[in-house]
Amino acid sequence: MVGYAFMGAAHSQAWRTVNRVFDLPARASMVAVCGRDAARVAEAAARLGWAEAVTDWRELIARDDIDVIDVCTPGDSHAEIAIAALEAGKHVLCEKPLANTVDEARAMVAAAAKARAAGVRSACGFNYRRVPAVSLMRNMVAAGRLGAIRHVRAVYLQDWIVDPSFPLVWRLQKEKAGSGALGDIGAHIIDLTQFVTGQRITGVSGLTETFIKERPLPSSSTGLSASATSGPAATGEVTVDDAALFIARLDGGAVATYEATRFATGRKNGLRVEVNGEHGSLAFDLERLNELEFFDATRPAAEQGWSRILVTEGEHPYLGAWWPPGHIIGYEHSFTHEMRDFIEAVATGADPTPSFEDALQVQLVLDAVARSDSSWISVAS
Ligand code: SOE
Repeated sequence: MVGYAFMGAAHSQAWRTVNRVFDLPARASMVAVCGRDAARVAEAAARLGWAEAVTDWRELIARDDIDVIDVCTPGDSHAEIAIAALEAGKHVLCEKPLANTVDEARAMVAAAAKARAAGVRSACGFNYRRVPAVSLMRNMVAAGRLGAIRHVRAVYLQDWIVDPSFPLVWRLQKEKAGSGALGDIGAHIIDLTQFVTGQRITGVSGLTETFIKERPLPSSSTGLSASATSGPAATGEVTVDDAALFIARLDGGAVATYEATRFATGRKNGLRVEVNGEHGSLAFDLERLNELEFFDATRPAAEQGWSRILVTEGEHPYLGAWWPPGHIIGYEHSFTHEMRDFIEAVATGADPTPSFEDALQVQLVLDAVARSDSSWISVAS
């Protein structure tokens, strides 16, 4: 695994747990974790359960006792690491979004296609697909329970940078993160809505906004050019979006609205998706991730109403391996399910999902929103 921050910790939990919960044809061994700071990555190895700590990822792809490279770094290194790993014959799991640009994503897809011909597998870490309620939502739409889909409505609301004194961390620097809320959390709702509906976004119109344009440099700030700093309290320019709003058309005829923001004060990790069809609707809320709301318009009118499906039955996706009905699961289980499916695919010679090609589609949507020159009609006061 390369990188050991939030996603590194979430992935480590999944690698530690997956073979102890699911009966799989192969076992994950946590051989080494890589990070630039030797002392800190050694501490992370001990804390997260990795046998070794290294400071050069190239060392990992040169080793023949390592089969998989798990990329958990900021987006500016995804392409370099993933492509080198694939060319070295390592299977690759790469965190979302796939890359910082469409060009990088296309190069990764080309490397993945070439590696696939040699039996080397790859996938992108859109973990929310693996929340059982989301998989159930997809299964119900695919089974036609809603009929033709008319509306898709998705928001992903956070508020961790509302305070102007929050420092200019890497997620707020375009050269490291590629974009702001759009690529970080907007990518999730783009992938999730395409996964749930089975439809692809064919066009968008949108806007982005950066509310706070200057922020204090992080105390240990490195890599920011001198020009980025100014004044007594060294500050730097925020070069990414704080919020992205866009509308879209999907290839199955649905119309969609998307909101991805880090300024929804009070919302901590507020991902919510609603799908409206001719025969009913489904709604998922990450803050109630064991539940799926269902409105069945085929019931007798007098009996119609929103029902709350508790997604903890043995026949629900993934749940059979966990606890008896009603004993709910959490955010981290989505990563364990992601590793379950990845291991099973690699071990059986199948392609894990979502593929780099699926992730490129998300990257194309991100790029389209960022370039969107939404035909803005000003309203005269
Ligand atoms: C920060 O916005 C973040 O950690 C995202 O990067 C993750 O993908 C999301 O699942 C939680 O929030």
